[in-house]
Amino acid sequence: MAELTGSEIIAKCLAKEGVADLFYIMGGPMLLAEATCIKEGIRMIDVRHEQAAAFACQAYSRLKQIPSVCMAASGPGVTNLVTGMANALVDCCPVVAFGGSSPLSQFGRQVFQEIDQVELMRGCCKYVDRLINLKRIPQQINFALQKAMTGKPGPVYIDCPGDMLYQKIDENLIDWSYAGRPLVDSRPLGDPRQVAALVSALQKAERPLIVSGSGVIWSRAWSEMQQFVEASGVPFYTTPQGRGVVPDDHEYSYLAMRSSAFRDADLIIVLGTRMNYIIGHASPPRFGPNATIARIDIDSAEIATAARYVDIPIVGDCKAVLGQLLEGIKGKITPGNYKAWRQKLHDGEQQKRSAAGANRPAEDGDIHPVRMLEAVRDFANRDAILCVDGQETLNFGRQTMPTFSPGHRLNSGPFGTMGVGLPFGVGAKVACPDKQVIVVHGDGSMGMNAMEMDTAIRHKIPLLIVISLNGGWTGDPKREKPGRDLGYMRYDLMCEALGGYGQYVTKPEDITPALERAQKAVDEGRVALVNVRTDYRARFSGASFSDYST
Ligand SMILES: Cc1ncc(C[n+]2csc(CCOP(=O)(O)OP(=O)(O)O)c2C)c(N)n1
Ligand SMILES: [Mg+2]
Repeated sequence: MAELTGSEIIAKCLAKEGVADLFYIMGGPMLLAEATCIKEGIRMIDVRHEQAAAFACQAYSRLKQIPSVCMAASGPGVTNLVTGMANALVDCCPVVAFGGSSPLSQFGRQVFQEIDQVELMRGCCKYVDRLINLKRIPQQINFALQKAMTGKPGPVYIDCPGDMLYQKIDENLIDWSYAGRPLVDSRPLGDPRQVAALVSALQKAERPLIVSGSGVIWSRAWSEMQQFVEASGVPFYTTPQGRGVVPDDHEYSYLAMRSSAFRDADLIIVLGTRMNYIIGHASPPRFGPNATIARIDIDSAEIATAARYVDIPIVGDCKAVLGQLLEGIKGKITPGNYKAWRQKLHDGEQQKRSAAGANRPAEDGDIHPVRMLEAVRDFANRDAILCVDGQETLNFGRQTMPTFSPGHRLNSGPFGTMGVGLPFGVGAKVACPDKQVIVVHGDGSMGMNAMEMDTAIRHKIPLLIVISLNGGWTGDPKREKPGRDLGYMRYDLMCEALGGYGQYVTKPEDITPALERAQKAVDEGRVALVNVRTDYRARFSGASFSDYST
């Protein structure tokens, strides 16, 4: 009769669930679980801050459209996970975290690192659970993965008390039948009546628009979306992280006309995205008060509680519903229907692009961030994965750098979290080792998880990191913000000190050659950082997401 500890059961279950990579920081009481994961052949990537483990997971999940797993030690290890899990919750991302905790048998006695981790995580997760019976571990782990992934995805936390991890049980008493039970792959179709209502709304509409989000990525519905856009001629916009589902340079994409298109549309199809502040709640003043709202979403509660009344609610999977719509519009809608609308957007786009906009670089000192971002844009492979973080860097980046592949744009996201960029890069490169991964960071946000350069270097995760070194947090033309200045951090030297390749750039003409040298180092398997000194005065002006900004 072989006996297994709770720790060993966890590791065996994760292997049976097909978990290939795991991000963690070692520590009690998780050591045996972590050691057994290594034995089970899982690639264990030890990071430098638990927050970064959860962020790396998020990027990994977004690129592979599967749940991802991280682990943390008890107490401060778990509290360090909090921002990562909160970010995943607000971004609807299936990150599954295991946290060690003090022994069940000792709860309440003020033992080592005791804090109510389950309650702490409840507000940051879609679902939380705690191991209390070894026989049930395979079930609890499979349920965690299912919960993370089904419906609207989200993070799950599993609390692992020390005595559960080290207790033993006869392995024949464990119900292994749950372990590796396939994740439900369900594609609910939309109610045919509502699908028909949308088709007839499309027949009446003159200026329809699609606003899509990450739901299209989770549902892997990008080719159906492209087919629908092309068959119907409906222009599309995506959320910042939903970019690339249809390439940004598609002929029915009019990026520079976003605000006017939103305002003028008479039918708005909200596709796989929440009606939150990112899209102005699909409400006035950004959208017209008389527009018809159609919405396709996997989560009926999302539709029912939308910030604006939804005229045509379609509960269903994006891929499945787009398939229904493609059938539904046959013989009824062609791109000819909206020719005038697209022409208007096209003309406006041309006009905007030829006029010098508010964000054009006017350089009379340090490099303008836009010039740096344009250099990165022109240098990046078409299918590069871009991880962008910082405030000006993020805002200018949204306007400057396009994305052409689904899931290949990772930003600070709807939670607006600084510090995600570098860990996202680590997770993205682990998920897609053959892709070029470029991390574009503000200098302040870079500092938050800068030690993940060490993670990338130790684990041979070759990343290209580009910093907009504007000497502090955000642009500050009048030098009036409290705690803004950081000085000009030599992150390039830091990268070299850790074993990577660094470049420091102060002149615009040196940016591209530095990127080329850095990419060569990346091609040799190294981590490379290009630190570009940019203008502290450069401040993005454009549509803002909230009433106040940093
Ligand atoms: C974790 C976290 N802390 C603080 C903030 C507030 N904040 C928003 S933008 C920003 C500045 C970002 O500066 P930097 O990374 O240097 O990018 P830049 O705007 O200078 O390009 C800060 C501190 C935040 N969003 N997230
Ligand atoms: Mg900065």
